[in-house]
Amino acid sequence: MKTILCFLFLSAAIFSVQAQQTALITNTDGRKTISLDGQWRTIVDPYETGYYDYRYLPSPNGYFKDAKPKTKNDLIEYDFDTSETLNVPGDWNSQKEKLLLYEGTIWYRKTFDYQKNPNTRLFVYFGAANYVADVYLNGEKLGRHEGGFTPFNFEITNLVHDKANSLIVKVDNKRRRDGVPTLNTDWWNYGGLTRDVKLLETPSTFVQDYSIQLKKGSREQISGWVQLNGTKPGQKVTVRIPEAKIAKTFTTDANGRAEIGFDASLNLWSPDDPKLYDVVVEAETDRVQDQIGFRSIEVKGQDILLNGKPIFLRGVSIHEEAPFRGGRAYKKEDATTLLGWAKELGCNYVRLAHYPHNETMIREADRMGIMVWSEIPVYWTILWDNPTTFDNAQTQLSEMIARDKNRAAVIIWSMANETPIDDARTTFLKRLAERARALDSTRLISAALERHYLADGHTQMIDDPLGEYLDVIGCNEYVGWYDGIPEKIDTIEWKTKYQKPLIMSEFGADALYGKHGDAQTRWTEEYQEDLYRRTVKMLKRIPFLRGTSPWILMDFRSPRRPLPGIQDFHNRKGLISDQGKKKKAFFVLQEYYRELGAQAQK
Ligand code: GCB
Repeated sequence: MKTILCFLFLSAAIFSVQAQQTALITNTDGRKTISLDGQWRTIVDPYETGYYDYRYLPSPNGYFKDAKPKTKNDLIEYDFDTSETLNVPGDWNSQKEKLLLYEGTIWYRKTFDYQKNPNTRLFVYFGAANYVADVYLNGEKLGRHEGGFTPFNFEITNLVHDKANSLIVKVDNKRRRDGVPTLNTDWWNYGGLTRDVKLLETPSTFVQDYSIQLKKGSREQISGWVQLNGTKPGQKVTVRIPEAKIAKTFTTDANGRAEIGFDASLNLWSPDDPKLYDVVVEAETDRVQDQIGFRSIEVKGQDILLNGKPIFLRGVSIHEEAPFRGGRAYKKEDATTLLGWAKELGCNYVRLAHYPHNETMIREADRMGIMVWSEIPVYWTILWDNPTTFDNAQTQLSEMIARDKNRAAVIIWSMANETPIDDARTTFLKRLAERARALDSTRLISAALERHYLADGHTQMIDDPLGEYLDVIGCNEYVGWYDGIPEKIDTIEWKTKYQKPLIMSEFGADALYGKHGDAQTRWTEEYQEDLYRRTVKMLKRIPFLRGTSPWILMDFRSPRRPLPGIQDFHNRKGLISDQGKKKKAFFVLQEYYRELGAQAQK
């Protein structure tokens, strides 16, 4: 009997999944949306009592039912209506002191009314939820999403009510050995609904997604596709770029898809002139507007060419952490502050580490003329042999590319960071690179690799077999910090096995802002400054170097950094403190980038 009951409960839980995750709807800014941001009721649930029963089986009467006692003797041990609130978007750790170290489940609930319109469809869209999100509407499961930094959406057209809808999300940020990232990282595991949540209202057949970019190898031809979703897949679709006097019409096929291609004479996007065009995709039943820049990016020998001209990527690495107030960044001002500092440093490029940042960041980079390296959190010691882990990484990669493929700023998709060399890992990452190329043939593929010393003890060799599958080699090095003291930097020479451009994707040293001493004393601004001076000299000796993104623009919170009075659980390799104070090394890099900038103008 018990077994039968268990089976019934389990199948009830499984079969209550009414809707599947819908293919991603992109460009949510260009559509009719209703924001669900603001205060959500929340229940902290470390034992997942709202999900599992006392036999640890999924309970059909979990918190997702949002139940209320109907009679005075009903036993219900939770109540969203009187529970505490958290702001969405926003990680939970930085909103409440008691949640700073919390890793586990928190249930979120938002209620809303919705006036249904005939012939429209409704979707609920999440910018990101870290790490696993189980989503329910009015007690029915919509589905699950895994991966903390990419968007997802579910259709709710047939489930939504006029009044008092209960949208519930179980967000679980427990770290997992088979997760992406895995258990071990050097950044804070901020949990929660960290990005915007919104309702998207669409016509019954709508423009779900499109790719409108310069064709690989061309600066005069646009190529791409449009994807409709709905019951009327075959339509005339017009792509307009009014300023360039372009209006081209295509017909979508039985699957709602049309390949597009046409000639276009355009002002190309670049850091000096980040030109964005208004682009309209107009089907018979829907119309979406976007701002898109057009530029070419390619590699020739050991050069990176932007719009056909060699370019040096003057960059800096950035974590998605909010200046001044801390926690996950999500506001427009966070993006403009961080990217504004990068500009002040003289950057034309940023490495957005170690996961896809929020869409606002990418769109601001587009507007400000800053090229972007975007990466997935395949970091350090992923389970390379586990097919589920691979699928997860591949999904996160696909979602990143789906969201940002029309952004001119993004020039590099990076597959991984500092992963240990072995066959399983190289196969895993090679397959990811193949997938990235299949999804987007126009951008460059990279990864941040490690290097090793040759027998002479001073030649750094880059020969990681993964290099073969990349367009650009990224390399992290910490000579003078984890590897000797800064003097050692003067002795280092670089070699690579690959006839490919190199980006020094990381180097740096910790310094507490305002801590002074001599250049031999760790944690001082002077040590960091000296390391930067010596590293700049070393970089100038690398003939195949085409870019740098030192670690890192701003100090960030990390569980691996306990040193009291200095780190206090922050990685202090920032050129700027988390309170926006510039350290001495900032100005060393600024001088180098000014020099490089001036050379580039010649
Ligand atoms: C690295 C990692 C980065 C760390 C950094 C450090 O190599 O890629 O995530 O934060 O070193 O500070 O140790």
